[in-house]
Amino acid sequence: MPLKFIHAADFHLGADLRRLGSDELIETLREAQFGALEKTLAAAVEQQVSFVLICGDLFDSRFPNADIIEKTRKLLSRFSSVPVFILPGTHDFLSDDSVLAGNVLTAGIDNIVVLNDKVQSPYLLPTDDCRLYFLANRSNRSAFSPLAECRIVEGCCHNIALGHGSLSLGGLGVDYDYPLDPKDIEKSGFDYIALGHWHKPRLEKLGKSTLAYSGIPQPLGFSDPENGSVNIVTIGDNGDVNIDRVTTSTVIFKSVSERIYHPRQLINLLETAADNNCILKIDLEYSDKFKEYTEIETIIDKARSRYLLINADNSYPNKPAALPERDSREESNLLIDNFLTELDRLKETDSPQRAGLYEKAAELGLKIIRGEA
Ligand SMILES: [Mn+2]
Repeated sequence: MPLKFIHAADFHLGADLRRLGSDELIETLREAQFGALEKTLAAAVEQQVSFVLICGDLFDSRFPNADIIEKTRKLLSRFSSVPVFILPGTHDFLSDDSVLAGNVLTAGIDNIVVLNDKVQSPYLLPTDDCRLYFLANRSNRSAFSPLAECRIVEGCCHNIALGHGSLSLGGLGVDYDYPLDPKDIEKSGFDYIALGHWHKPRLEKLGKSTLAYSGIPQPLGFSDPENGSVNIVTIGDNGDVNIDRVTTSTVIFKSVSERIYHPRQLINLLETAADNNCILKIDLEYSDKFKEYTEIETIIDKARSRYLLINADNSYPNKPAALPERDSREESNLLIDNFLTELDRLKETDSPQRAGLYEKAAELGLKIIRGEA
């Protein structure tokens, strides 16, 4: 019997979105995150899939606010005909006090199974002739593969593994990021390996196994893909895997960089990309002969109503930006990214009472990096 299911991951519900600025925008993106989960569950009903896999980081923290938990519960119980399996990730990893440990999320909702200590791997789904293999992450970093302990048990038609970590392709610095060795995957014999953690979708055929990242369902920044999606996976009786990608996002993050010779170029660019659901980042360089800087601000301001947000704070300097300056700006953005990621990691492992400390550190650190302190 062929098997059809949805593979999703990395909803990051409850993520701290304050870096975006206005409360209205934060609310829009927060709604879009829940909207992506709703679209995923609605697609499950419409496509008549057997179940939905959420492969880690459903929540942005293992201690989400009560209202985030309640909203998630409401949504999951509204789609009570859809069995949902939730794997702890790196943001919402399993600890004795985490949201995925107790029954805070699942109480009274029969269709959700959290793949925590109370559930044995492999999990047998007799009516689907299928076994799910998993090992819940117990910290936000680890040098071990989440699939290291999973061995196929004979007797089922479909063997599916779930994990939250990084495919170890060499040179990517993922040594402590729950690395999955492609050589192990080749030998594993799983039909499908459903992964979370990477926000960009990816598909690999390793031996007889298909490995996939479904990607982030609602992008949260410019380093994410423009659109978010989940995978509808069909596995035939001969083991053939077919994947349909379903778009689940509403807010688009788009970055454009262009060298400007004439104001008209910018007008065209802004018209082409115009979309009320788009958060646009424009990174402009100017040709040496470009003199109409004062027009730039007016052009951007005129276009604002046609976008959710235009982020162009640094894009019209008083003099043409030379190439080396651009490089150093990219370097400092990378530094800021790494710094904030590292702080996030520390904050996740610390007690929630100390969260304010990390916010202060982030504020001060950013000032120092930007040379404002
Ligand atoms: Mn993750």
